[in-house]
Amino acid sequence: MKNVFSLVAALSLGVADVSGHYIFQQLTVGSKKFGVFEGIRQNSNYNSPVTSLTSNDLRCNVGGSSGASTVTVDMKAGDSFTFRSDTAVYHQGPISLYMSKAPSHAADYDGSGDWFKIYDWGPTFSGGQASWNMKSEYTNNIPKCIPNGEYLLRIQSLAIHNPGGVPQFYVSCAQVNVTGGGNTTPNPTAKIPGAFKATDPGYTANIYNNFKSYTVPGPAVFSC
Ligand SMILES: *[C@@H]1O[C@H](CO)[C@@H](O)[C@H](O)[C@H]1NC(C)=O
Ligand SMILES: [Cu+2]
Repeated sequence: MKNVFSLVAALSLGVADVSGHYIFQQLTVGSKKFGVFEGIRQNSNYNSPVTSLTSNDLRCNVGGSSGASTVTVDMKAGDSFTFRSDTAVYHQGPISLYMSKAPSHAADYDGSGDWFKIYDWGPTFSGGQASWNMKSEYTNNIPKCIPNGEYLLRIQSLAIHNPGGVPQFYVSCAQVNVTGGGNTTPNPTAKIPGAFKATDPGYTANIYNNFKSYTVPGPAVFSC
């Protein structure tokens, strides 16, 4: 009987593993580590991806259209931040960071405005091999020159490990209140959905076949 129970337990773990992937759920600002989903909008799809290019869920994940359930975190322009995932990213593909300024409060903002990109982790090519930066923590800095105010700060893992299949977007949005910024209006910007098209080379790439160069989808990275 014991073995039967072990088998059932193993099978159910296996099933959970197949449907489970990863979710960016914890934020650190400078040396301050927040709780799980503290300052990050909690999604309602466990750690599954968004796969529709036309869905508003591409912005802040399923269940992430409102920020009423969490706090907005204070940050200074230039501050370092880290997004941490429950499970290390294990699907190949680029990781990108985006921001979008809320008309007033980040907690009330649905992400329908303009998004700019602040960073891309693309592949590196060496000796005919591509390698992707797959880990559980991604660290970057808020651009120093952006205007003060409340923003959505978004991380996106675009999983393109299954050429010919449907790419997967693993996204989370933090709510941040930026002070000490500047006067530069970031550009270029894009809307989400809209920023990613089924014909994007970075979206349709076959990473296993003659894969020698890569352009990360979305607008060009803004820097001050
Ligand atoms: C954002 O920071 C400003 C300046 O410190 C402050 O007045 C405002 O209340 C903050 N907003 C939130 C949501 O904390
Ligand atoms: Cu997966």
